[in-house]
Amino acid sequence: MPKVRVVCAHDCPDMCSLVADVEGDRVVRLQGDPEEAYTAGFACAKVNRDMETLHSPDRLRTPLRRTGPKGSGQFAPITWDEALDEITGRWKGIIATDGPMGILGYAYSAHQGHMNRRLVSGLFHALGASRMMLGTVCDTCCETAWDMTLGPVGGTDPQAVVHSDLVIAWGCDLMAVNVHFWALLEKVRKTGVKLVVIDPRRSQTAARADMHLPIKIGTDAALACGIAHILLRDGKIDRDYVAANTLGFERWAAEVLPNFPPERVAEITGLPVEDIETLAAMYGAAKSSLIRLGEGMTRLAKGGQALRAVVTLPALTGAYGREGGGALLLAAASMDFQFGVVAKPSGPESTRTVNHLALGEALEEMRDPPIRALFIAANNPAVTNPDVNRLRRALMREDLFTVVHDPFMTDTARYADIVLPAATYLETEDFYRSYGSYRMQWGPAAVAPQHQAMSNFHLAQALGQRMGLNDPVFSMTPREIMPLFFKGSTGIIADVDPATVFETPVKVTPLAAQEFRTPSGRLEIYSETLAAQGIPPMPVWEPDAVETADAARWPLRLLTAPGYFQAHTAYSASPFLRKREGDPCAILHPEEASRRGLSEGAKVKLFNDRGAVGLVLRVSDEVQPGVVLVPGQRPDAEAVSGTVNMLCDERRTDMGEGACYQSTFLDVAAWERAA
Ligand SMILES: Nc1nc2c(c(=O)[nH]1)N[C@H]1C(S)=C(S)[C@@H](COP(=O)(O)OP(=O)(O)OC[C@H]3O[C@@H](n4cnc5c(=O)[nH]c(N)nc54)[C@H](O)[C@@H]3O)O[C@H]1N2
Ligand SMILES: Nc1nc2c(c(=O)[nH]1)N[C@H]1C(S)=C(S)[C@@H](COP(=O)(O)OP(=O)(O)OC[C@H]3O[C@@H](n4cnc5c(=O)[nH]c(N)nc54)[C@H](O)[C@@H]3O)O[C@H]1N2
Ligand code: SF4
Ligand SMILES: [Mo]
Repeated sequence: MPKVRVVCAHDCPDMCSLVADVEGDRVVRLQGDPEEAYTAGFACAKVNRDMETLHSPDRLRTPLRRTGPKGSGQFAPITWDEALDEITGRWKGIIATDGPMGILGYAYSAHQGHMNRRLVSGLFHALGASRMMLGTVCDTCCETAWDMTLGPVGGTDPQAVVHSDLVIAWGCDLMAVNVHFWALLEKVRKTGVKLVVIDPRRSQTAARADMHLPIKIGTDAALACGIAHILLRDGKIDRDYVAANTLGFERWAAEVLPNFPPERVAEITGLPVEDIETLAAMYGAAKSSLIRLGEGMTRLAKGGQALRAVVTLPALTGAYGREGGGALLLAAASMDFQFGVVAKPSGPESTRTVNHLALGEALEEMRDPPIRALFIAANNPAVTNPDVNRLRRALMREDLFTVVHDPFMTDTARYADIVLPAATYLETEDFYRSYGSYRMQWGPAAVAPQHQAMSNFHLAQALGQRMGLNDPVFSMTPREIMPLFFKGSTGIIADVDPATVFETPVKVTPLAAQEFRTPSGRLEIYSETLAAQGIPPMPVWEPDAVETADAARWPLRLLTAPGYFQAHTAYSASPFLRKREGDPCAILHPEEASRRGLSEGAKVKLFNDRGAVGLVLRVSDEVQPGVVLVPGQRPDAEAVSGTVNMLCDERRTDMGEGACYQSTFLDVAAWERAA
């Protein structure tokens, strides 16, 4: 049976190398590649089932045109030629009357490699359309906060964890989102290395840690300042490292740290003083401590401060200077690929920007010109964006021409005028670069596109050609384009030969000591850039006025985290994975449940000023009193009613204009009584 070595394209830091067993035009088995070191022969439980999604009877088979009212989900098949002619005809009309900014291309990274995800952006860049500020739904807050502190540079190599002497998973559920790092860490722990988890809930990772600190949501900056306070008090600062590599320590130590003695930090974070002291002592004693950061702690109003405070710690002990020490949020920025070749083939320097998370606002409020054409690919914003009620209302606009490209009829696609069947990563070739490790790989297609599906890459080329774009990328093959990603690259990928990448997975290694690419070339505890923006220039915890006011009105705070078997909505096509994940649920502490007379399995209503959703209740002390955990973002049809993002607003984080899902306050009641 032919075996094809492919790459998992899902939005996941691990970027596994996979082996697909192919029978005719079907993938019959998918496994982790035993010959690639990080993948180590296993894929996660989700992706082992991807052939079911690939060959699902629910795949879209042909292009579709809307036949009923907007949002009704009534469509009839049309040919590809009809669909492409209609789309480009409408776009040309809008360009003629309103100019290209009347069009918005809305395409995110999920579930494809760089060729497929970026050429769609490239199409709209070349047209001069309104441009997306990408990723605000996901990682722009933590990424901006990192950049303000260390500069645009990757963190510690996860494969260097073999040299770490203490690991802290800070707001990161490794067993859900980073299973190969977890596997490596398990081996390291056998040698005596301790794992500390800092997370408001007892995640599967926290349950297996040596120490779990169930911190209150949104108080990480206080804990980090408290640890720094103790390190300073106890003479555990590596003065030489700090003097040579950081900016602003003395001012921080004089003006901020005195305000964070352990007693106050305990009050803010809800953690016992002894645990804070123990953690600080462990951290101060370790030489090559590694902090693996998740994004969860930054999805709230002051998320940027939280991340800045935490990533300052490895500088205080000098861990950044040692192999296996430091912090890892993302690796990508250290790999200098020339993706602009496809993402920015031509077009004006700048146009108008639409924040990814605020699509509803943009569709309702933008003028001169209004957005009249919307093209969505590889995104399900009607479920995954905050304030989806507003977005869905905006998508009902009769004068908006919406195209959605997806392998499935999603909640978003239901609002489209034209729906186009998309190929998945198993049906298209692409170049992959991990964002959570220092690896890259070329992935061929395992099988041809199913039914009439078309890849993002080929669709962008077909649309580009019909729109009269002459840039070479709209007629080159992916194999011809790939070497251009390396042309003129510097740093750790400068010596990689693209010809090798066509043949085999490639690992690169960052410098053992952390680099800083800030304006000062040092880790900036004090940031002039932030000061100029009116943001506190040194890491600090301060209460947020809006959160404080909402907390006084509502008894519960929303905690959101990825599901173990559902990665956003992309896996909702697999009945097996849906069943493993269980019904869309809300998890309450036993005290909170009994106070409301609610029990395990009950249908409950989660509500606040923005709306109400119906979920199934689970009662567990994995969460603290005062919070309600809603794992994942699940389509309406799976839930009792609605989807969690109906309760979240479009507010932006302090840095990076990111989403504040966890600045959501609410209450829970019985579903029947509420209805
Ligand atoms: N409340 C709350 N909301 C959140 C989050 C949270 O923690 N809490 N997390 C946020 C985060 S981190 C993110 S990244 C976003 C993710 O949100 P989205 O980017 O919307 O991700 P998915 O829901 O997986 O939707 C991806 C869509 O792409 C389709 N698809 C898969 N492969 C292809 C392909 O090759 N081509 C095309 N055209 N389509 C394809 C899938 O079928 C699916 O419909 O959600 C955010 N929303
Ligand atoms: N299985 C699975 N894997 C995925 C995804 C998925 O949906 N499912 N999504 C992919 C995508 S798009 C992304 S962006 C990444 C997501 O990666 P992240 O969003 O970083 O997910 P986690 O690492 O689980 O981090 C969330 C953790 O932070 C905790 N947390 C929440 N608030 C706070 C806080 O205030 N302080 C602290 N200390 N912790 C807090 C949550 O309880 C949770 O355990 O993962 C990717 N991988
Ligand atoms: S762990 Fe991540 S990269 Fe690996 S197979 Fe699963 S989703 Fe894909
Ligand atoms: Mo994400």
